[in-house]
Amino acid sequence: INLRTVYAFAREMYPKINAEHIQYGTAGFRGKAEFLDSVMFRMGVLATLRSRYREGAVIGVMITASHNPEPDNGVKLIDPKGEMLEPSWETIATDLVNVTDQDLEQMVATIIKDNKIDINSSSYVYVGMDNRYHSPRLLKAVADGVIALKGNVREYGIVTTPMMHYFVVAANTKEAYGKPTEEGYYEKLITAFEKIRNGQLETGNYRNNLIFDGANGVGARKMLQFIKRMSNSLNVNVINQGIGSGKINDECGADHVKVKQRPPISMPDLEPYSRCVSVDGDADRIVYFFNNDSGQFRLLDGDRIATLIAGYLMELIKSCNINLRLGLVQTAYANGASTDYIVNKLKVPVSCVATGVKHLHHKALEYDVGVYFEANGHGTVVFSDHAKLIIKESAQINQNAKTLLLIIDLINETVGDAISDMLLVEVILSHKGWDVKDWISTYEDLPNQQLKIKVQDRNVIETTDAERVCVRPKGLQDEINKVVSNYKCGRAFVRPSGTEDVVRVYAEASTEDDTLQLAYEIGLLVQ
Ligand code: NG1
Ligand code: ZN
Repeated sequence: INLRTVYAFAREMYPKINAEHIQYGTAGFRGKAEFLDSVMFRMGVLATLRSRYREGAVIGVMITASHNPEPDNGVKLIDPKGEMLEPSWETIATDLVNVTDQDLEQMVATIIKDNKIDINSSSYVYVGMDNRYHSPRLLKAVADGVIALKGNVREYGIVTTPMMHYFVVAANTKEAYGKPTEEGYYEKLITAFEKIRNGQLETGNYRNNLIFDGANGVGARKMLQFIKRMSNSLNVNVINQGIGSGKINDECGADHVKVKQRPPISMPDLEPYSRCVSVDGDADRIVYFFNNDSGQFRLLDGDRIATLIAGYLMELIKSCNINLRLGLVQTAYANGASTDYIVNKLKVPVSCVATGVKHLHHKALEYDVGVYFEANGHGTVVFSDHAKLIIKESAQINQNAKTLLLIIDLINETVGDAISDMLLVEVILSHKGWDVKDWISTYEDLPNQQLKIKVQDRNVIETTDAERVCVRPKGLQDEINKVVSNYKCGRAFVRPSGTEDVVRVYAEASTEDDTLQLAYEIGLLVQ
């Protein structure tokens, strides 16, 4: 392979037009779509190198800006087991996209040499995209990056982020995980879901109907595909399907619903307590919500989903008479009431880690069964090999262990998957005969508030203890403690955002007014 081709390709077709330094962060590279062509081309190059480095294993590339507004796009690499790109390669990625076109050839040569990559060995890159109008153009740039290094590329077109993770694992796993195709994905989830439901559609207060807000994103399209393939096990009405003038994530979707604490646009008239869900633009996050009989909006966020799942799995494991360590992983943004409920009522151990799913995922792997969710609705469950073995053995004699095996099939263990999470929640609610009123009455959320504060340099703030304690600037934490001590059930923390140029303030207290006041006072300390 002649690296000159890479350089020529880059200069001719994907010149770097923006000199601003960008960094491979928790969500890969994100930014305005018009500046991303050269980034995409180089990520195609990098994915091919990574595949060769991993002895030809399939590497995934997902083009999306998730819950960001329509003009944005982004790119993330997926490692062979469906996990996020290894941190040392995040640094390589950052270096590769920031060099000039002139230095690109040299940089590629350095990566090859440093990592002892056999440039003539085989490679495979799978690439998919969300439904933003600039995604097809950017996907072509990724594919051209692969081709510049004479690698193999398979284009999946418009898919959700969790589907891409599924394809990569399915392709790289020798055992029967599922087929690495769109049909294989539907088949795996629907088969598990319908077997668990076993024809039982409505029990107790549980009703079989659901409003699904697709955020005008790819989740809407895929939900429609699910509906086509499901027997009538679930009646889903998909709104914000992404047709007409609706823009992705605009006044709709999981982020809008969670942050603004109000329903999405285009909601039909509903009976009080009708169950609704919102997913984000690439369908890896989900929240539930409803209106009560006084028309008040109520949210069931990631914390609620996590406690529901952890409680259910714990019951199921106990009923199988097997001994597995189950734990829940949260971040500092988890509502204090949810932590209290899970520790004291459900008696499930909880750990708190820094923001960003890779931290949660990593911690969850320490348990036999690790449930993790961010309050914003991104999360899943991971089962250790040991746990799977024990459950399989038990399933030979125990019906509940059989159910547990099906639950494992229903869960997308590699990454938060809105549709898979939703099907799991539906299974649990139906099993318990619960409506949303039953679900929300498990505990009372503490009022909470988030603020974004613009500062000159957000990185002057340094934190420790899963971001709950501020160590720099000196003295700030003492001031925060002083303010917080004036509030009943008060809790607050500050941290620099990893995805936006702001410092985030989080506050919770026993009343709505107190929470607003506390957040405001903490905000003043940061400014
Ligand atoms: P930052 O900007 O670092 O707070 C946000 C979310 C994370 C995660 C990432 C990645 C909050 C408070 N933060 O991170 O949970 O989803 O984006 O998209 O929701
Ligand atoms: Zn997302």
